[in-house]
Amino acid sequence: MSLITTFEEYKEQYKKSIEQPEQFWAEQAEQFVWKKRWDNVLDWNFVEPKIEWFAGGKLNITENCLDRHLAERGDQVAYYWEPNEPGDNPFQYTYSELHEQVCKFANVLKKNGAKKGDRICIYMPMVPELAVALLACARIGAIHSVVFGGFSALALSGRIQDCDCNIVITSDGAYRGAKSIPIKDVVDEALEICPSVKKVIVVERTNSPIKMVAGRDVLWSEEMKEASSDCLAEAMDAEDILFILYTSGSTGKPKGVVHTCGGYMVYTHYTFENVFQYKKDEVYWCTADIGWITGHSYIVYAPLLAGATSVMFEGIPTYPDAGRFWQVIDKYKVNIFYTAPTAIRALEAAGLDFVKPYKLDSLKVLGSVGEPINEEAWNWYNVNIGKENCPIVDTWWQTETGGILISPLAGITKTKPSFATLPLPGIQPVLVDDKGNEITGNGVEGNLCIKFPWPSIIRTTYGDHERCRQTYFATYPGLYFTGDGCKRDLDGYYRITGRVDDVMNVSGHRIGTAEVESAINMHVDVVESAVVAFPHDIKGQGIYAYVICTNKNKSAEFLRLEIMAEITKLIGPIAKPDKIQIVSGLPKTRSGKIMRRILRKIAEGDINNLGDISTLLDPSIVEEIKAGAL
Ligand code: 7RM
Repeated sequence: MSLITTFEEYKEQYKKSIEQPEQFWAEQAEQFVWKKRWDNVLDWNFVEPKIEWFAGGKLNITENCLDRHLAERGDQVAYYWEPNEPGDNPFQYTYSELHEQVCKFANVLKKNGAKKGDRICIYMPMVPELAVALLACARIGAIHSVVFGGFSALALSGRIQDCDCNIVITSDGAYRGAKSIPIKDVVDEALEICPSVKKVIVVERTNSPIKMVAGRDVLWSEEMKEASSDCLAEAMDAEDILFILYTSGSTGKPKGVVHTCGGYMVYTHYTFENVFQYKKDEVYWCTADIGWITGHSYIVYAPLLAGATSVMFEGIPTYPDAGRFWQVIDKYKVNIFYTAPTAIRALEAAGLDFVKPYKLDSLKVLGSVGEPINEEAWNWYNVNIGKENCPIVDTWWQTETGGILISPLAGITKTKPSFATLPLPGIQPVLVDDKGNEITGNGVEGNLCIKFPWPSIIRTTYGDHERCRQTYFATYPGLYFTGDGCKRDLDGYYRITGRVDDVMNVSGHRIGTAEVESAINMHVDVVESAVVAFPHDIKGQGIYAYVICTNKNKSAEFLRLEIMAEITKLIGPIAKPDKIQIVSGLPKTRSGKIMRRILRKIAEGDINNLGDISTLLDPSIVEEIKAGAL
């Protein structure tokens, strides 16, 4: 079936996708290269859950990302790579060059012992080799587990251990803005407690001195020298695992979200072309890091499946100044620009002087992802970047959904600031109350669930299927629960209001309150802690920690620094609280539950509206906390 070009066509495709989902998605799947056609389009239940798309089909996603395009667009640029430092040499890969690099590196992986089904950890900055690494894993049927370069050694080791990786692909160092980060040192430290890892492959980016462990560590450049550029693409079952990506939830350690080959390919491609209305020869830029799902789906897989030309950017939005994004857009004549509200707000705060020097006249479509975009940021983006001439697609989705579920189609769906608008074809959203009753009609609000599978829905959480069932399919039986709250307005448009569970969204990074609490609790002087989010002008949400401490000899300031260091060590700097309040107790009910509602109110500064506190074991603690609020 072809690209949607009018709102009428959207409605037709939507209707078909609901009435005949199997036929609808089979038609989408047909345009790809399959080594063997599927036996069955869909087999599912949300009880176990068990979800299989295109079962029996055999394919390799990299043949569809690369080989399939060679005849027609071998010389077309797949990636323009823009370095951290504006003056440094940019770099590019055409589709043929990328194909060659992927084949060569796939052979390097094999030479270093990688086999189909192995888990390979990738811990790297945004260098071109990062995309090559993911694709090379997929080429040989190894499962990649990318860990964002901002996570600490301990966080990295936890993820390596959870899925038993045998290889780590990394770099010597990383450039991020004015900073140079010793990536390889972090890997060395992590691997002290990861005996499963036998090989480390190191890309040289900063040429900083590193320690090479004999027999374990090899250099990317050395290995590539002799590698052959012939590499047959492994035949993968549609339901074989393509990758694992760890994400935070409301309880416990991060979960390894599993995506499989066939459905993920079909769905990410379909959504990329339709949401962004990508047309041949356009230049597309998604500013995410490949360490997050947005980068997996909409920097690596979907744009390549569509044969698109993308920009890949190593740096950050504010280096060397807050005009960097706009300069890069002009430089590459970017047509489609996809970024996060937190970046938009930070650049808005920097002032229009950083926007004025740039033309931005190549832009056709703007995108937003990762957190709710407030009306003010939406308007600023629309007026100053889009010049009121570019549709904004506010794309709502999650690591677990693999691709975009609710979003306007650029130029087709009428937009409304801060609304993700309408479900894409194949997506059946429902709002439910806390008891799980469906809330029908418009002008309503509830917990957002999806009642029918789409091809890139999460299949399991790696190594712990029960956790997947519990987290997503047990709260409201028969439904996939997103963890988000949502309004449906009188036009039937969806507006995501934010998480309804204990997951925070700080600068678009998903962080569990429980994760931060357990890191704080590791500090020797800490008895107990409670972490909540509060509204933050730039980050969307900030982190507020209430901490009970035993040691009365340490100053609050000193304790705060130590707690920050503990969190940086256990998780990474992204999880550092904005505020740490030392308290002598926490507001608990008689049954011992912390009343987070009260702590959230205090963190928001709304101290006179705490509601009913009569069920507290010791209501006086609330007065103390209010008096000391930061
Ligand atoms: C893609 C991604 C998922 C959570 C999700 C929401 C929030 C993401 C939007 C949004 C409002 C949006 N994956 N979220 N996109 N909220 N509008 N357009 O971010 O797994 O890292 O986070 O992010 O709360 O549940 S994620």
